[in-house]
Amino acid sequence: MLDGDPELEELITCPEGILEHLEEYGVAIVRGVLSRTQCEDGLRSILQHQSKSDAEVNDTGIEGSWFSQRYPFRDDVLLPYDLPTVSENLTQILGMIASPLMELLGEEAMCTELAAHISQPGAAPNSFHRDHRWTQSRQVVSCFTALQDIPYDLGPTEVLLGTHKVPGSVENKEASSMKDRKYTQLRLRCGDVAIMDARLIHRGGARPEVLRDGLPMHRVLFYTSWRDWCCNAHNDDYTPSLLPEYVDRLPLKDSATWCVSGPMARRYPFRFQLFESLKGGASDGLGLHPFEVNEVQDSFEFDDVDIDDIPEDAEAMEEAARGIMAI
Ligand SMILES: O=C(O)CCC(=O)C(=O)O
Ligand SMILES: [Fe+2]
Repeated sequence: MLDGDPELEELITCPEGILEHLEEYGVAIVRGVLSRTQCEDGLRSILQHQSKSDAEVNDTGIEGSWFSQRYPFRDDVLLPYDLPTVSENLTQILGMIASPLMELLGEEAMCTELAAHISQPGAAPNSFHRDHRWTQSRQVVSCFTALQDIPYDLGPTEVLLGTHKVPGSVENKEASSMKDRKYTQLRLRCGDVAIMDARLIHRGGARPEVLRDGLPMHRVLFYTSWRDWCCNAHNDDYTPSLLPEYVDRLPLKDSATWCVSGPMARRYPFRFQLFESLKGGASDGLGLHPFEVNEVQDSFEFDDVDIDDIPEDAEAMEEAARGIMAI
């Protein structure tokens, strides 16, 4: 399937090459991360969960605890870490790519998505999009795992290589001209993982209405996303697919713990903690972080800050925060 397609072969790398591939193309493919059996078990479990979720939505009318998005023939289903196969498969995947992810996003990287993209025959393509507003530096990386072979007509994800480096919104002139470029279909094989910078312009591919013989009805991509935990997580257009009870509670470096025992205590980005400690530990008294309840303190909003200008090291950060608070 991949053989003979030079463009796709260019994207294939070992875990050590992920960083370089992400810088150049915005996406990398690591082959054979999960075994066929792990994929088959994973597929079965996720599809069962999708039907159960569907029944729950029909019964209760509440969609948010089960799906993050639903379009005709296209579901984004939220996954519990303890659904059979989820944490086992995640552990296997992270065993191979946790170090490159930390290289890409820092040691404090946090899981922001744990879900599956499922498409069925007749699904229209998504419009080309980035998963969040363009930023100068890399903030979010998604890891899509193919639980089956994904040939050209099973709706592979389609990407515009290199567009993570092109500033602006997809509608802007420069970025939108990229849409005329030839897209690349991520025709993965069962068990492959595609690691993608979330700024890369991409879309879920169309599914023909008529299913070719031998193709499965559902195309299932099991995916997780990870976010640099120093960056600003508020008021951008990022709407991650994660069960609400997991938010800020699945740190990458502690995955071996939460994959077994469940989410950790909630953590805030270091600079929020720093801000709070410099403010003398001001709290709303409800156990909620001030930014969470959307209070603007001292007329200052973190979103006013260009996060790329914030220095990385703690001492400089402290100074920067002091400077900000003096405004
Ligand atoms: O289904 C896919 O291949 C990708 C979907 C996607 O990019 C999205 O929902 O943001
Ligand atoms: Fe997307």
